[in-house]
Amino acid sequence: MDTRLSIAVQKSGRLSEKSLDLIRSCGIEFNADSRALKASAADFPLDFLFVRDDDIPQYVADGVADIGIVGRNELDESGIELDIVRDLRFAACRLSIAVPNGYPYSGIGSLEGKRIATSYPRILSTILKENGVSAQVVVVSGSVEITVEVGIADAIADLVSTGTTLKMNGLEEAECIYRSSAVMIARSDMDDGKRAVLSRLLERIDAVMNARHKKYILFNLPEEKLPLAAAAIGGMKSPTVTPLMDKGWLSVQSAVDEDRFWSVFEELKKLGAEGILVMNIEKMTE
Ligand code: PRT
Ligand code: ZN
Repeated sequence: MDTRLSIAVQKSGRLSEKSLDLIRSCGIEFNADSRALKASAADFPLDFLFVRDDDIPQYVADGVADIGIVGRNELDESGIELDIVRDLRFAACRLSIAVPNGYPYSGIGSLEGKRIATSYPRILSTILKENGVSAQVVVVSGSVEITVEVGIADAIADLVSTGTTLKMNGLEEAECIYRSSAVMIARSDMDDGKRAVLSRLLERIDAVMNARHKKYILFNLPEEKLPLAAAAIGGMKSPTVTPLMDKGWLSVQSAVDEDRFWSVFEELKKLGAEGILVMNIEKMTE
């Protein structure tokens, strides 16, 4: 039988949809019935295990699954040593110290001797220790934002993405102490067969992730403007250039980083580019 790889993915929560979308974008098809705990891909040797995110590091460490997708925060909080094979960049968030509005916060030292509520005692304690701060860590498993109001903590350390939850609870984000995003973790003792499947999967993931942050741009340009246009585009290798029937004009095409897209677009217009066409890239290898 061919070697198959098993992946642990969050069953339902902030990571689930994006984890499954990423794998589907790799051309891997499977049935993810919301009640099922397992699934298998038909066209790629990959089996799925749908579980709670807290359990993913342990499952991978125990070999119940070979790889997993989990928040870096959950991995670090578990204290389990596993290889991070990719930072998948979605579900980005930060662990921040938050204090009641008006609290005189002037750096982590202001927490000396205070009570700090968190669901991430291991990460918080490490950071307090690194900064030589001794404080009482109050461990709660949820609703951390309420702990100050009910009087069991002076400050909190909780995950933040937009900051809305803190504001709604009369708290102020004082300082980010740790950053997280979804990562792919792997057992370090996989056999060669499984390693080969993982390499194939990672190659596809890289192609999808590269493409996500780029646009493909195609336009006509007066020939003499080519050096300036190439400089504006930057990145990758030189753009692809084709002469047009119209003498003195070229058709130019290239990938452009998404975050630079609008400035490149404006620059090209200034250079006299016409018929600018912009496309999403589905997959791309560097
Ligand atoms: O049921 P299961 O145990 O599988 O899921 P869970 O409830 O433990 O986790 P889930 O689905 O809530 O989050 C999974 C992972 O998403 C986390 O481990 C983080 O890596 C990541 N992530 C990204 C977040 C957030 N953003 C986030 N904003 N996890 C939690 N939050 C919470 C935060 O705790 C706070 O209550 O959202 C609130 C703050 O959000 P804002 O937008 O108001 O700042
Ligand atoms: Zn969880």
